[in-house]
Amino acid sequence: MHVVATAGHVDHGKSTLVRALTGMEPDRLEEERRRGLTIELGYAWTALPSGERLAFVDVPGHERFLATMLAGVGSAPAVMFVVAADEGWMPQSEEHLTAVEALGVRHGLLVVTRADLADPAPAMETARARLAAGGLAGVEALAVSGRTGQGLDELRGALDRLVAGLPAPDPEAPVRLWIDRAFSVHGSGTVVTGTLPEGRIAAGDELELPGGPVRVRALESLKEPLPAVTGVARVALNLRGRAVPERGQALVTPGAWTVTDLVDVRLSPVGADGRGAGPGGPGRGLDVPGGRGAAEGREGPGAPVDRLPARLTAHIGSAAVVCSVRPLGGRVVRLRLARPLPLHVGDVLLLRDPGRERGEVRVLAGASVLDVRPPSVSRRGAARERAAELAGAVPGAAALLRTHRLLRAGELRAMGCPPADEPVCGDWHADPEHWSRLVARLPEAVRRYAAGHPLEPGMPVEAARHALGLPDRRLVAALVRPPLSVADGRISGGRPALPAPVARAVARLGTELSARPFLAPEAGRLAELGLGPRELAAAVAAGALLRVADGIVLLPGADVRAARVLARLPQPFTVSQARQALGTSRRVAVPLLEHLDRRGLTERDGDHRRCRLPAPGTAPPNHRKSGQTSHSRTSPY
Ligand SMILES: Nc1nc2c(ncn2[C@@H]2O[C@H](COP(=O)(O)OP(=O)(O)OP(=O)(O)O)[C@@H](O)[C@H]2O)c(=O)[nH]1
Ligand SMILES: [Mg+2]
Repeated sequence: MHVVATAGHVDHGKSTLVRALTGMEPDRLEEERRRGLTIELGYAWTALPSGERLAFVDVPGHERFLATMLAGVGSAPAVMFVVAADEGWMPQSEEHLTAVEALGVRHGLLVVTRADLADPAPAMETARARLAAGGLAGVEALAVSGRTGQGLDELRGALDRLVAGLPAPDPEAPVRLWIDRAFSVHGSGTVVTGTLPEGRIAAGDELELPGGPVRVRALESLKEPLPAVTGVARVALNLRGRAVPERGQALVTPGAWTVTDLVDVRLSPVGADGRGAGPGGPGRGLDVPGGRGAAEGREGPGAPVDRLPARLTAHIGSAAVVCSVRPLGGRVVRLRLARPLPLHVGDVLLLRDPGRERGEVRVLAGASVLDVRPPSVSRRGAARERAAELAGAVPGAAALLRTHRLLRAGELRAMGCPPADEPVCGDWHADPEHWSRLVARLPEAVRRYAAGHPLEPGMPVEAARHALGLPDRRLVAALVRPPLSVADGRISGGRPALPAPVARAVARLGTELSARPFLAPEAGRLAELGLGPRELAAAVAAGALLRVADGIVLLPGADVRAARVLARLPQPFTVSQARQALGTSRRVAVPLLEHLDRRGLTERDGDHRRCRLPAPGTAPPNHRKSGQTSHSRTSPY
């Protein structure tokens, strides 16, 4: 299915054309029929000659209903721009064209109707000229009559060509359905309608409203009940949930949008000289925020947006929200919205001046959203820097990371910029430059911590997270590069230096242990040397001592030496035999053997153990004499 909105001055024949093309009545209200005036959006649909189905969103042309017109055009990918042959180009022709262009609509048809009342050529010429400068330049143009039917077959053919040329919407895209009608149906509850531009909605889906989650009970498209609908489509959803939907709200895929009331945007100025404003968003006929020189997109960040009112109304989809405007520099402004909206970077808001009288131009500019989570600009000079930073194209993931430094994949997606590169860890993405700076800062942080806490075996990861201002501990671990290493929740930088008194005590211990290397010092001796639990832990972390068990320390490598001694014993051996061979006490022998078991240097079997190191001088395992089990001397090395 395709969706096309109408546009054009009041009474120029939009609804008549829709009626003639579809056989359906777009003006549903009694008041509309009585006054011959469209007030609300109208919906009607038909099958084109190709068989493609086309739904129209018929908008009001009267200047009083501009907000409704914007809601209708807001989600439609194409317009049928209608001009009456007998009246020609009129103020709302101009205003609607400005809006359509500012919204970035690039597909459409120019239809000069009421051709039975006047020669369509002059109106056609003017209208073509007005369209030529902007995004609708070069669209197909036709002269028709909604009353006599003249030219309608050609119009159907042109509509077929139009929809065939529309970009294919992404069925996987996150859903954002701007509600254009919300009402209660007796027996079914709440129903909302809208134009689904892309993505897919199925019965049973959970979607998010400002008031909370809702579930789709059932859905229809063009009055036909369906299990699922893929955009572009007109849809009606029957909802279940506590939130009460209203026109102007959006139903969205949970977590897929950033719901924000603060955005940085770039204005595409609307040129009073009737000339477009360049590829980003041309406009015409109205005021020029940023001056006439702003046209053609040449303007840098230095030119001020000085004539913009401080309060405007921002339109997107069916939403119209009052916003305050803070110029940051050039065409970049910060908008504070009166209520939060689900937005992506790259969305286009339309800015209207609600203070202007009717008859004056009211649509001021299109505003491309550049950031949906803009940083604070309270520091002096920050606003200008920010404007300069946003001077380029609409940012992608890389540019957003330059501003935000670290973002989760889900956050990037919710900002409308799915990550292009690999995460630095888990689902975290980092600006490469920022990441390199962090990698460089970590060793310094670890060194400083070690200096302040000489007896601790390294910097706790949490302390490093705090020191570097990181949001997640996993990021700290991902920053560790040799010679740093992380173990047991601490980062150590190779071998930390021991404080001098501890180093001296350890040296004394070394001398004492040299004669009887397996007779670990008793608690009293350790205390005399000034080696309390903290000092011992520091010496162990520094690799100066080997911890066998609580309070039992030997010199580094003593365990392998012990295993070598034990390998010379007849296998298996008892604790007592081991104690004697090692020249130590039972106090040390038992925990030392358990330590060797843990390291796989010995293997326990009831009251006996076998050494798993080959005794010096014995043959390698595969040359072993028969009678020895291969198990007994299998070396782990
Ligand atoms: N003779 C003639 N009259 C037409 C034609 N198209 C529309 N009209 C008449 O023009 C008047 C306005 O037509 P609508 O279709 O309501 O115009 P509209 O553009 O929908 O008006 P709004 O929705 O209020 O902006 C009606 O009286 C129509 O009958 C046409 O092609 N020929
Ligand atoms: Mg109408």
